[in-house]
Amino acid sequence: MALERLGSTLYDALKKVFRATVVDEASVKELVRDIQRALLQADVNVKLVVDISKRIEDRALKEKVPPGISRREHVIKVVYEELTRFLGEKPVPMKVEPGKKNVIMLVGIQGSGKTTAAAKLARYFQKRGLQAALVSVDTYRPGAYAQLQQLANRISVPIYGDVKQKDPVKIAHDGLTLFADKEVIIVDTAGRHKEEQDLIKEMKMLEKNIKPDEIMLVIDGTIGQQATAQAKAFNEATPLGSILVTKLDGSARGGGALSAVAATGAPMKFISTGEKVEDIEAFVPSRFVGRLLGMGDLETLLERVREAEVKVPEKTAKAILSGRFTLTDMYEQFEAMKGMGTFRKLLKMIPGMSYDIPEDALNVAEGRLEKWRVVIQSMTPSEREDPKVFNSSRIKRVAKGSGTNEKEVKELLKQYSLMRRMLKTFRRKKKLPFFGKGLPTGLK
Ligand SMILES: Nc1nc2c(ncn2[C@@H]2O[C@H](COP(=O)(O)OP(=O)(O)OP(=O)(O)O)[C@@H](O)[C@H]2O)c(=O)[nH]1
Ligand SMILES: [Mg+2]
Repeated sequence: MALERLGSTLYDALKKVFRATVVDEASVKELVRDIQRALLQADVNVKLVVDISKRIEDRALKEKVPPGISRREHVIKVVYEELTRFLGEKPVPMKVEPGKKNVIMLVGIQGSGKTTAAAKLARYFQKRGLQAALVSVDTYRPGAYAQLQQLANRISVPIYGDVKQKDPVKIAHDGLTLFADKEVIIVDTAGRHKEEQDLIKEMKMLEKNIKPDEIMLVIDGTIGQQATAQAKAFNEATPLGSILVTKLDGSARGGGALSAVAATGAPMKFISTGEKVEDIEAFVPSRFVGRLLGMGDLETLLERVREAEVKVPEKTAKAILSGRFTLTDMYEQFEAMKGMGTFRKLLKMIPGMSYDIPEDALNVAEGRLEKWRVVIQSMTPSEREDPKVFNSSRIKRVAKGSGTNEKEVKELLKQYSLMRRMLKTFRRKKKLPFFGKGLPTGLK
C-alpha cells in the first residue's frame, strides 16, 4: 500500500470520528480497529501495531479531556500524538559541526539508494553553507565510482575514488586524508557482495578503521517487512546513528521503513522523495504524520477553528441559532473565513478535505468565494436581509453591478438556501459548522 494510501485509509478512520454524532467507547474501538488494519496493510510490524493501538485506545478512553476541547478533538489529538511518537517525538538534527570534519558513512543493501542519497546529502549540506565532499568506497559494483562522480560533478562537490584499488578501507583513508579540510564528508559504501556476511564484515572493517561520526542506514521505502531484518542486521554490525528512507515518492509502503526505525531505535533523519539531487528533506515527525493523515498540522487547525468560533459575530450566531440566516450573515461568514488565511489553506487543514477535494475543485471553490462576496456587495441592504424578494430583474441588476452574470447570481442564491437549510440542522449547536457537512461550498 502506498504511503499516500496509508494516509487516506488512516484518515478515513478518523473521518468517521469527525462525523460521528457522539464519540463514545464504541466509536473509539472502531477507530482503533480501523487504524490497526491500515497500519498492517502498510507493512507495519504486528507487535508495533498492537502497542500503538493499545496506547491510543487507553488514552482516548481513560484520559481526562482537557478543558476547551471536545472529546472528538481529543481523540483525534491522541491519534496524531501517538503516530508522531511512534515516528520519534522530535526531529533529530544532524550533529554536523561547522568548521570541523564530520564523516557520515552510508550503509544499506544494494539498490536502496545510497549513491543517490550521498549526492543528495552533499547537496543538502552544501546549500547550508558547508564544505561537502564525497568518497566512493564501493569497489564491488561496476561503475559505482562513475555514477557518484557524475552526480558530484553536477553539484560541483569534490569526489574521491580509486577504481584500481580493491581495498575499501584504503580508499576511505586516502579520501579522508585528501578532504581533511572539508566539513562534511559522505562515504558511499557497497551494497552488494557475494555473501551478505561479507558485506556486513566490510561495514564492520570500515567502521573500525575510519570511525565515522555517524553511520546512516539508507533504506528503501518501498520494501515491506524485510526492512526490519535488514535494519537489525546492519545495526548489530555497526551501531546506526540514523536512518534515511528513500523512494517515498512512488508507491512506497512507508510502514516497512517505519518499523525499521522502531526496531533499531535509530531516528529517521532524512527522507528522499525522488531521483533528483534536490529531492531530499530533513524528517520532521509531526509534519510527516500530518501529511500522512492529510491534515496538515493538527495543532494549528484546532487553534484556527477556535479562533474562527470566537470571530463569528454575535449577531450572526444569533441569526443562525434562531434560524434567521440572511445573505448579510453569509457575507460575514465569508469575511471571517478570509481572515483565517486563504480558503484553500483552510480547506487543506480540515481533516478529510485534503483527500476529498481535487485541486481543480479547490481552485473553483476559492475563485467562487471571492466572486460571491462581490455579488453580495452589489445587493441592497433589504435584498440581503430578505433574499426572497429576488426576481429576474433584481438578479439582472446585481449581475451587472457585480460584473458577473445571472447564472452566477442564481448560483449564489441557491447556495445560500442550501446553507440556510443546513444551518437549521445545526441550530442547537453553538458552533458554526466548519467541519464536514458544514462547509458552505456545496463541494461535499
Ligand atoms: N523514485 C525514486 N528513486 C530513487 C530514490 N532514491 C534512489 N532512487 C533510484 O533507485 C535506484 C538505485 O539507487 P542507487 O543510489 O544507485 O542505490 P545504491 O544503494 O547505491 O545501490 P548499490 O550501489 O547497488 O548498492 C536508482 O535508479 C535511483 O535513481 C528516490 O527517492 N525516489
Ligand atoms: Mg551505490
